Amino acid sequence: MNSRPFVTSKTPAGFADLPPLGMDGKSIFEDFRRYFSRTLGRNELNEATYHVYTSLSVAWRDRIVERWKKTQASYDDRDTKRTFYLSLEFLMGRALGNAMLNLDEKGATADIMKKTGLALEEIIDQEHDAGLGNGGLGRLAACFLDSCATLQLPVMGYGIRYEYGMFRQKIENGYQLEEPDHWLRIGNPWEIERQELSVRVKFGGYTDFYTDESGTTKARWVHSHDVLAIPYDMPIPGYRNGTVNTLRLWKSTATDEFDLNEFNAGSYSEAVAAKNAAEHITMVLYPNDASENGKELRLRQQYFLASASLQDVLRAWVSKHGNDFTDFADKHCFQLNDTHPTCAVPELMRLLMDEHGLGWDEAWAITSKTVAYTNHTLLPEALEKWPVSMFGRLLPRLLDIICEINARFLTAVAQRWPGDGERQSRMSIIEEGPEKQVRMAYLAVVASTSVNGVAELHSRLLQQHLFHDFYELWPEKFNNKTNGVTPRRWMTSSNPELSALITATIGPDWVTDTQQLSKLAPFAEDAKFRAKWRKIKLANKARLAALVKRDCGVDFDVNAIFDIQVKRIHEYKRQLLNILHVIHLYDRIKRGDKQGITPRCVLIGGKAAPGYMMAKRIIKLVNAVAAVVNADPEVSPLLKLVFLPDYRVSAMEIICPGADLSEQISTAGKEASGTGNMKFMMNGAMTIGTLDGANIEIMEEVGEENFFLFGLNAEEVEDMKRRYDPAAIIAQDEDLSRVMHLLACNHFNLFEPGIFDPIVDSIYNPHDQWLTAADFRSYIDTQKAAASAYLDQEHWTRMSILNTAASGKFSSDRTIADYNKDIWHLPTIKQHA
Ligand code: B1N
Repeated sequence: MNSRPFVTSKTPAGFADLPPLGMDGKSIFEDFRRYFSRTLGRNELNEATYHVYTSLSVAWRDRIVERWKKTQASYDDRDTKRTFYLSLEFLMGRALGNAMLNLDEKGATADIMKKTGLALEEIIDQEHDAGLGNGGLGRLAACFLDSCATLQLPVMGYGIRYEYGMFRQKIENGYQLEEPDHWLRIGNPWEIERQELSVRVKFGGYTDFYTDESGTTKARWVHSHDVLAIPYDMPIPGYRNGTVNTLRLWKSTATDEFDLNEFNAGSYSEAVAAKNAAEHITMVLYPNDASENGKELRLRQQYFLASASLQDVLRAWVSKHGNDFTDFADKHCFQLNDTHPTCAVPELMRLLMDEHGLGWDEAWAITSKTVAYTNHTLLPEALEKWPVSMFGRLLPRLLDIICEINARFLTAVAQRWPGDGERQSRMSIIEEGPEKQVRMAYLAVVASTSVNGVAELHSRLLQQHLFHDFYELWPEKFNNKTNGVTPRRWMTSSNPELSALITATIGPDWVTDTQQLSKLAPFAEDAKFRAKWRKIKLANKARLAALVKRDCGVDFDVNAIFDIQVKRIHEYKRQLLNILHVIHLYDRIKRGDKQGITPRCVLIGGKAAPGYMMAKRIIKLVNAVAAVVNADPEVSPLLKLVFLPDYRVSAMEIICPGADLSEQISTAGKEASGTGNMKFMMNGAMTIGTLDGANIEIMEEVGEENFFLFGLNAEEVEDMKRRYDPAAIIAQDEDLSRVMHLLACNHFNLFEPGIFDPIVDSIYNPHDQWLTAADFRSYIDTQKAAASAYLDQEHWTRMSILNTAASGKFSSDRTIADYNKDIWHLPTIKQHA
């Protein structure tokens, strides 16, 4: 549906150009007041704190919009190459604080808002997190957008405007309860709806092959049930540079005529049902992180995003160049955030051929030059496969195209390895078997110009295992891009005191050039500097302790070591190993073996996928152990344990600066990269971790002496699996035996006996993929080393400083610069800041 102009006259030149808005406190305050009083019609600040937030946001949004329009116009004028980052998830968190950090260079707002009697933090705290993602993958997309804008690269994000984001987690009787997250209910000042750019997306129907006037066979997708995609744009401001990029999120709705046909037929409720069915597509984020999907609605979401986004890009191209696609491939890159948006491959082929008249070869040349794929996991249960039958029913024309891509691809395989039928079936995009399936990862690899993993180890494992055949065929496609996180949100904004100290010490440029953090290293030897560093850490720990008190009702002593593990709950991440350590400490204290026990506060947080029973039981175990530990007067002065409910971006902004010890304890080879590990390191936490994902690179940067390493490495894990005998390991380890006994005898669950039996069984199971028992001894010993290191505060502070100093590599600015150098090749487009 296109816009229906009701004004026929041409816009007078310069009509939409207004004089620039003032950036001083007074102008901002005046705008704020006008929105609050007139636009929103409110009187009392304290009765409408949310509207205070909205009004301040709109005041800042106006200033962003000025720069936004200019940035977009400069991209159009220059006709530059652009990258489109396609992702089913963007875990943005809050926007207001970020907007002010990026635009309010002088910090005018904080001062002027004092007039309201409200603290700026209180106002910022009104904002609901935009939780449109599960975890690392979605947050990475958000960090990437921030870095692209800061590096002034013409990159646009395309995603889905879920009505309900990641569920809110409540804890009841120690169990996780999920509540819907209706984040848009009270409005979102950070989005601009663009009805006029809506597009139609097809589902169902079938392919009609016909012969055109020139006698060529053509295809068209007919008798489809269409839905409408409406874009909502969110601004992505760069750091103090005048650039504002776009995140465009699509909402699904019914087409008018769809409703009307039913309505005219006299069936009102069917008409409404059709509308509901269309709106279901973008209703809710699937809350599965690296675990099984396979639901039809999920495939609908994936295709909906791919189709709407590509149509949007092609419409812009055709409006300038008509159906001449000669230069298209030089001007576009589509970066796929995992396989989730891989429908973009057959959809781009379809649009180019069926809608714009290109032949197969031309369309394939464009597709295979413009698409690039990032893999984020090796876990087999997360590798997407769609039943061919479902795919064909929902997206018949796309299935035709995938089969043709596969046929041509298998011909190439047969040419390279003549007679190797086994290899052909191994590499086929269509998996044969009782239920044929489309292997989305293979489709992505075949169609992409670049395939990357997200840390060195992960990229190597991709080449050696998951994509080994493809690597042999096309070694030049494969590359690594180690993840990163934005220092703006994860340092400057969330840890202002530490950032101020760093800036006072080495100057302000580290915010956009984190390699400069290495200049801090010599200050690790400066006792005065260490004292300042420690004082800030203590204040940050007090802020975290207040959060723990509010949400868990438990007192954390800021002098204890703050030992933190926050991330999705998954067996491979081994929250269980962490709990075994806590139980071991509890057991030691109860036995009177208190020698060398450093007071410790353990915090675990994270959401379990609603259908992941083992993960939910692990949450219950944390809460059960916490109840016993915290209530025992003999234990609690030395050991506290909490499960912090509803872990999310805004909570991490408080958790991260207050951490002493960062738990990164996944079974080696399973965590593709991790990004929480980087946030903790930047904020001066020490890592206790395995040689997995980006931990390896973290340790390389900071040095083994400033990292608590334990456990089997990825090769040893594979070797151990062949001869794993957990019962023997447990029997030989007295500490582990005692821990297992406490678990098995219902010590933490006297009133709910047996509930942890599945956990006990999993540890005893020789097929336990996560090798919890295998790494126990090494983990316990390393925890002991960390605890005694903490007692030497001067030395600990030295190590803390060195961690921040060595964290420069893990800025997403570096990651994005690498993507740009090796894959995107975009120019930087400067703006007048
Ligand atoms: O992506 C992050 C990595 O740092 C993490 O190690 C990795 O586990 C994470 C299906 C996923 N991989 N796969 C997913 C998310 C949602 C979904 O529906 C899979 N998430 C990761 C960033 O690279």
